Amino acid sequence: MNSPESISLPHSSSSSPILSASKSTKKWALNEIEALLALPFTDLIWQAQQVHRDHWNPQGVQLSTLLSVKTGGCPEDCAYCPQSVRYDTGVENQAMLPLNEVLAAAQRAKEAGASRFCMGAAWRSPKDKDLEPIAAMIEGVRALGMETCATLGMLKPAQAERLKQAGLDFYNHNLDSAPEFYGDIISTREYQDRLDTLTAVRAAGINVCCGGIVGMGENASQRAGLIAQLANLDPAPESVPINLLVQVKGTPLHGQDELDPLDFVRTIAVARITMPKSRVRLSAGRENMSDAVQALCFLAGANSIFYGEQLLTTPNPEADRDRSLMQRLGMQAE
Ligand code: SAM
Ligand code: DTB
Ligand code: SF4
Repeated sequence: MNSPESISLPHSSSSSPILSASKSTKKWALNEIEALLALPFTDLIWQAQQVHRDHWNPQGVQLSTLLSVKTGGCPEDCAYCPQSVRYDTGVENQAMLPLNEVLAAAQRAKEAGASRFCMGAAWRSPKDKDLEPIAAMIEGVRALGMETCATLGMLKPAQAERLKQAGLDFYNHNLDSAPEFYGDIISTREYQDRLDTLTAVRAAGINVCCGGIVGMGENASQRAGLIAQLANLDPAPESVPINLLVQVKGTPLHGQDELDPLDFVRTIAVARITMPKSRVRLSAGRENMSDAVQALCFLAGANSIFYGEQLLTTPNPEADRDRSLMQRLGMQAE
């Protein structure tokens, strides 16, 4: 259950997830990605499935459980986010959770079958003093034999090094959208700030988990632009979460037109084709997604999910529903 991602990479010679980072040389042009997105659906899925089988066990799904360790009250204005202080969403602010509560949640996640535990905090960026309790959480979760992931906002190089020293395996920091659409979603930090954090994380030797959100009102070309940014990171992120917007009442994006589920599946397929060695995570948005659409996402190359009944502040499918889905599809946790 605790197999690191590199074990599932048949072509990897390394036993360390950190060293499994693949040097990608191909640069993807926007028009190439737009062309992939526009393929006839069955041709796109066929290509994605072939790439998937060349690099991964087609039955394997990596399970990550999320926990919000500091909730709400965030000064940023991300238009999708229920934790921004600027929107009245009913999320109750909660100070940092005590270590014992975090470790108890991680233990439960492990017992339910998760291999990675991801701790999220609603910060623009952590203060140095915030990192010490987080470091203790990372050490404790690692001691349980789980992979560790954190998402804490923007990091400076020394902060990334501190997290690495504590034993952090993955840092999640999303680009969220194409640069061309970004200004419609967030005004309180620049796209370049996100790229700088990713550079600091990479330089510290931490695996990069970086993806985005679709269904925010972007057009297909802007969806292609997000994938181009992710695929052209060198190396590509080890983990690529593709989130479907969870529409939360009170946020500016509530009431947005729903994305056609087939366009969501297409986005997963194009992520798989352009980032063959990355885990592609079918992330937020599964609560209201049919089993059939989720099955199409796996067919398109998704090989990871968030597992457990809660994301950060919004619901996720019950673990029983996911176990049943995996069993019906003949898929196994890895
Ligand atoms: N505050 C930190 C930051 O923004 O980097 C870490 C936590 S933040 C909640 C992590 C990511 O969750 C965001 O970058 C965004 O991609 C995703 N997210 C937040 N709200 C979401 C929503 N309503 N639907 C889908 N994804 C969401
Ligand atoms: C990611 O890409 N998606 C997760 C995780 N990284 C931190 C967060 C989804 C949050 C959905 C809204 C919420 O539950 O607050
Ligand atoms: Fe704050 Fe992160 Fe939410 Fe943006 S996504 S408002 S930075 S918690």
